[in-house]
Amino acid sequence: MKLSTKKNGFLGADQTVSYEASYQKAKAVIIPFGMENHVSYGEGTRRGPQAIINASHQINENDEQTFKAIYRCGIATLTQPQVPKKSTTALNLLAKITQQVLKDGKFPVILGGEHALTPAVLWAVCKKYSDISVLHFDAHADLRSQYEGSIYSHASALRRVLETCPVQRLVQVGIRSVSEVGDELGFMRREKKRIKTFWGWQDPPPQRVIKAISTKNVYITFDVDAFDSSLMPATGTPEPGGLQWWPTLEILKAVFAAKNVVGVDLVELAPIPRLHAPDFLAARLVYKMIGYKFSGTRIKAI
Ligand SMILES: [Mn+2]
Repeated sequence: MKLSTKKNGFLGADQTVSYEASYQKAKAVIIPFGMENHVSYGEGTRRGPQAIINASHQINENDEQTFKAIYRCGIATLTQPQVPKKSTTALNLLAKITQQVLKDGKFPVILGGEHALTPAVLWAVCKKYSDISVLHFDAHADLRSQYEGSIYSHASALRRVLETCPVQRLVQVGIRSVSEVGDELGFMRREKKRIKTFWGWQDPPPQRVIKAISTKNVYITFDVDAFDSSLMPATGTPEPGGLQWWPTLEILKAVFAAKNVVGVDLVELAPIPRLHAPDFLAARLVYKMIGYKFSGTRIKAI
């Protein structure tokens, strides 16, 4: 599959320096995919990828933990394709794109869009890696058998992953919204060997999260509503009692150090016009994760 990159994508350029790499030279490839086929409450996730890209142009390139200029690892941004309206067609397209990026030996970073896109990424990831776990940050368990008539709803995203991919373990962090009617609790109980859920009130130390991940390879899916709604109001279904910034980065840093993270997605940002802090948070989180992957996780003090 032929992939095309976009100028002025993630990080962009200022007058003197371009922070973007060519596709050939990039280690990390940003895949914007503003899929929004199911909306339960607040709409706007289709605008998420561009809001993250716009905010990323304001990121100072030097990381304040490692004091490294993360962009030097090479980051390219793909042109967003027209996202098909039919869910299965959209998912197959995203799976194909991700498969190509993985085949080219690059680290895929998918920008959503709604959480419904995650199964497609895992279809591609599981073609390359047989020994894989999923680390899932979210306010919601996303384990419903179906939701509002669709099995490809965002509320069923991780259930579809577990049903359609040979994922060994699902480790959930930040969960504080779970449905009984949607058979989430029942499914969790039946699959308790495969699913480990850390509830929002538990605030697990990084080592407990790492211990729960049974494989060397990990895929991270990050629904921005995992964060407390005060930090992240720009999402369709915000919940109080969520994650905070530095403790979350501590978990991510520890996981990137201990495991082989093979790809990430960041989903469910629904930008609010004139409230740009959430867009900046999302852009910074993407930059941090790429940094942990390629610039290391050892924190320096200067
Ligand atoms: Mn969610």
